[in-house]
Amino acid sequence: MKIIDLRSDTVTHPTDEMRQAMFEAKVGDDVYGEDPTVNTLEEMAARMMNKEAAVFTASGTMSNLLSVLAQTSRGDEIIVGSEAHMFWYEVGGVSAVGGVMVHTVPNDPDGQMDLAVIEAAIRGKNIHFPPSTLLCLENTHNRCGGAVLSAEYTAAAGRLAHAHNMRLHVDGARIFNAAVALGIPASVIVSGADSVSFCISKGLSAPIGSLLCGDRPFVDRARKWRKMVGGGMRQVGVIAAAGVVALNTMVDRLAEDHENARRLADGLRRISSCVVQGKVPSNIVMFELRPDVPVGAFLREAEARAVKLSPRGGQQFRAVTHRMVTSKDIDEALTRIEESVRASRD
Ligand code: TLP
Repeated sequence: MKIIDLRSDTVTHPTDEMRQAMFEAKVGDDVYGEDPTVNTLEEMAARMMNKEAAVFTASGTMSNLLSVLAQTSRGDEIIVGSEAHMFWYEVGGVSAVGGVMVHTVPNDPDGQMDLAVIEAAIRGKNIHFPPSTLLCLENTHNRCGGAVLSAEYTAAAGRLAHAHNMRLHVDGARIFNAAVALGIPASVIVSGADSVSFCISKGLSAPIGSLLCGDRPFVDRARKWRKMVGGGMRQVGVIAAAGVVALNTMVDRLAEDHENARRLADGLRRISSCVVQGKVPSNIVMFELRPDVPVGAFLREAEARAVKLSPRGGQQFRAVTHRMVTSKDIDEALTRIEESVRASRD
């Protein structure tokens, strides 16, 4: 029985073309800036985001951390969505390592934060207050069901941040999903942002890595911080090579993942005990099982039928579509999920 792994798009394996490129990669010592493949990947990333420069990092978590380290000082405050990955899933690194406070502003179900509420959260001049120096958005928004932020909203958030002497960071782990969903280049979406990080290890299917992009002084500072946290890698062109292939070949096909997510959501809606949250604009489907379905038993039944889902607490689950799940697999997963719901009640 084929395992249908819908836990995350991070489970994607590198393609044969990526493995070949990794095998053939020209390498050098990247800490000296001498790895030609890393340099190519960083230049591509900067170009695709229309920023001056980029730095290759080990993960999205590292990119977000470096972005905060390079744009704040200890004792500052950053404004982050209440549902942001940076707030929930990055081990509190910005506070533990960066010494900054996190001020959360509620995320609406569409992934946005109300700009007026952000403005009210920005600290004024007062001897008691920490300075607010960085605003962070997330696009697509993971916990908000893959919600897509528009270029207009991002630009308005950038104007607001700049009017208050703050900078704007976009956690764009899945920014290319947003670009495909909106039908515009990623660079247009983030044109109002000072920094953007994106992952090559998710839907783009590269095995490892993330790129942090912005103006050159910012990227130089981030590179220095990367060294401090032990992220100065050496002949890392063997990994970057897969990233180059990912950016060249994997972006447009994300549309297929979005289609499959909608197919999954439509099928789940037909299962009487399932409630799908939101509109499913990209590759993330959030759904809830009605209270009469015992969650533990359901997960065991699904596991026994080789369907993997992410439990999100309570009756909630996340399913993420990606390159290694076809539309046929989606139909098969729906059959197995329906059976699991039934069996978990028996
Ligand atoms: N998200 C992972 C898990 O950590 C939850 C996933 O399976 O979705 N920003 C966003 C919006 C993310 O979704 C993630 C990963 C990251 C940053 C961190 O990237 P990595 O895992 O490379 O550190």
